[in-house]
Amino acid sequence: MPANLPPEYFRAEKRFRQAKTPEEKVEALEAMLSIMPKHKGTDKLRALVRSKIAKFSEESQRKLATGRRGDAYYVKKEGAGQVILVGLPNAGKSQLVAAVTEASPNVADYPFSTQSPTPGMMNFENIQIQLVDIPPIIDRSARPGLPNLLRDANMLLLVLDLSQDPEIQMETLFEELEKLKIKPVGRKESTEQWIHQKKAVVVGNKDDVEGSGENYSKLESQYGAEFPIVSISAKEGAGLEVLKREIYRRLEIIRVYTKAPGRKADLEKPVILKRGSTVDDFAQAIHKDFHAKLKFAQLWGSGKFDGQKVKREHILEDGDVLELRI
Ligand SMILES: Nc1nc2c(ncn2[C@@H]2O[C@H](COP(=O)(O)OP(=O)(O)OP(=O)(O)O)[C@@H](O)[C@H]2O)c(=O)[nH]1
Ligand SMILES: [Mg+2]
Repeated sequence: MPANLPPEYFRAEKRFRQAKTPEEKVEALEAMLSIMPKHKGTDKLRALVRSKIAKFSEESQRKLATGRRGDAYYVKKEGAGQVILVGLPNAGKSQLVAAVTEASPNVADYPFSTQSPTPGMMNFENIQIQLVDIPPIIDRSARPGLPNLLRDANMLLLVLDLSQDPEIQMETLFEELEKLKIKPVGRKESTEQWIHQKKAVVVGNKDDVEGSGENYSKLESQYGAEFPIVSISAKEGAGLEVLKREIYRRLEIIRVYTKAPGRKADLEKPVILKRGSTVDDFAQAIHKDFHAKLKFAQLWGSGKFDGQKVKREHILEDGDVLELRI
């Protein structure tokens, strides 16, 4: 019998036995494989686990071929933007989603604890942004829906564990994303030809642990010019407000408010538009009739004076209030 299997192994094995879908089985088996010490005594067991991974991966692929798979990885977009947390096992993705949203994903001290995407809504000022916790991005199992989930997202959060070497983590994330043809971009778009460029913010988590300061400096000096980096402790709640604002900024959206003639603006419910949107885009977002019949609009906010008349092509700014005239 193989010796020295740690308790985490048995927990993963239990999850494997309880798993209902082939995807969940693959995840549990992968966890078992990663936890298992490598020595002669475990050779046979490793081979057995590998063959099971192959078997259940195939089963999940077959389900995809018959058209019913991928659903677990489809997350309907809600709120002002969809942000997906990408990271290695144990980086603290689930802890972060639990800290800033109403969702309660499984947080655990063993790797591969998250098995399917879990969305949650994060409040930022008067809007809500969707965060999606996903399993660790290590390319070893059949996850047919993952590439699409990431490609359709509005933004990625690259979540790192500051108690570990940041460079290895960043490079692994880049490699894994590259396999999915995704290039995370930070402050500027890449000039290389990439099929999918995705805006990303880097999150250095666990800044409460010893040695994290040094790793943060390393991260900042190596990637700071390229990416916005925020240092947080999801566990202790440090840095979360800064992170929320950075996410909002990188989503590149603006909030514009409607105002009916003679009334006050409705500042509760902003219309969310892409940065660079015009009065025309705003009218389109409100209603197609407004869009068709619009003669001009009056603007409060970024205009030269309150109530200024503006044309369809006028570019809007965050916080503008508009009254549409037809
Ligand atoms: N000290 C410290 N520990 C943290 C912090 N955030 C998460 N952890 C711990 O790190 C471990 C992993 O956290 P998770 O949130 O489950 O990690 P994950 O990235 O979701 O892991 P997978 O789902 O396996 O990919 C847990 O034991 C957490 O309590 C933090 O800010 N500081
Ligand atoms: Mg998790």
